[in-house]
Amino acid sequence: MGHGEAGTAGQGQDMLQLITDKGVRVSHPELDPYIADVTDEELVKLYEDMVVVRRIDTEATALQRQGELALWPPLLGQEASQIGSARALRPDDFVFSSYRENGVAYCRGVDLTDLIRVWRGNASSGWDPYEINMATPQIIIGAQTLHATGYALGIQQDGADSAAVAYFGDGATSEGDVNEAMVFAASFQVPVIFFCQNNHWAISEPVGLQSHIPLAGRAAGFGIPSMRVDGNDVLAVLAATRWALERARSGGGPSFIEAVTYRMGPHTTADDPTRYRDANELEDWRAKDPIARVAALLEASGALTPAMEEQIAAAADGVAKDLRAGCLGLVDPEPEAVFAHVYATPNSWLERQQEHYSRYLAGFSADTTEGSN
Ligand SMILES: Cc1ncc(C[n+]2csc(CCOP(=O)(O)OP(=O)(O)O)c2C)c(N)n1
Ligand SMILES: [Mg+2]
Repeated sequence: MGHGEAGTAGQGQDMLQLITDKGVRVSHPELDPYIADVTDEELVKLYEDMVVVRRIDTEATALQRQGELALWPPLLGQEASQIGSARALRPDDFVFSSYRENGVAYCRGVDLTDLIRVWRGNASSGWDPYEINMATPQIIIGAQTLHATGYALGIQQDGADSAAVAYFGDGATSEGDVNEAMVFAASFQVPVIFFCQNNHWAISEPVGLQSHIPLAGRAAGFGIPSMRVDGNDVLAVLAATRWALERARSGGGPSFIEAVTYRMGPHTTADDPTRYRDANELEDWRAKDPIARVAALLEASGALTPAMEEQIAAAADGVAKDLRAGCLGLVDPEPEAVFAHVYATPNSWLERQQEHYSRYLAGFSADTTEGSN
């Protein structure tokens, strides 16, 4: 028995939309002003970003299946939520994300090899957060909302007009950390955006079990204004994020965005979603694909031609090739490197472990097998 019904219970309420599932541009009085300046050329760029990010995701999934990565958390289906929000940001805004925001990391300018090294088990961290103003992914569900809120307090105290953005999932909204962050953010009116990608599942737990009301409705309890947008609509997401950024930059305090989307793949490559969800649900969401609808819209106006689509697909293949080359080119770290950077100062307890481990490793060298009989 699937959880499909429970997964959508209480979640059917209206969400703001600018591009329908079929790729028709519709007006919305609240959102339209925020994207009035977006030209066809810029929409093509957003389309290209989504195509590239999906290609990165496909390549990384393949690398895991081929034994080159230990694990990968796919974002398939969530491209519009990630690109629409990340492309609204300025370089001096700061992102705090979970493991799934690889599309956001791409927009922030992450080096592709840095994106992959943790998932290959090659390093314990991917990149220098201050180089791209994005913290490395948080695995503890929801903890990054606290980090973002603290960072936003710093922005406020500096008198700056940048913003902090916390990305998290539907399941995370049930965590104490997220609720505590929202209390704190509302109390001090700090410039933070709570960006929730409601992808309908927290591993095998459907969103209907997390909440019997739309997740955006939770923000009202904290006194935080919210928007519930179609997360598969890149324009609606861009508009909502610009709304929240305007509030943050002008001293308006925190905002909450629920981007309603769908995780089309497994939770991670270690998960088999066919064990807990209906195939029909996936089919329903396939018809709401975030990339296909923008392509349909742009094709209808002639802003996107088959030749351009081919060119974009080829560019995406090039990015995937670079990702693969970077992954396979990573040099395995020395086993004892695991002890480096654990403490800033010498620690005798750790040193004893390292000595023990060194003796253990030495046991594999050829010398020790001599004279064994
Ligand atoms: C504090 C904590 N509890 C449990 C887990 C195990 N865990 C990893 S992912 C996940 C589900 C998260 O779902 P959601 O917030 O909807 O994000 P999604 O994976 O769908 O992007 C859980 C429970 C964890 N990493 N941290
Ligand atoms: Mg989820």
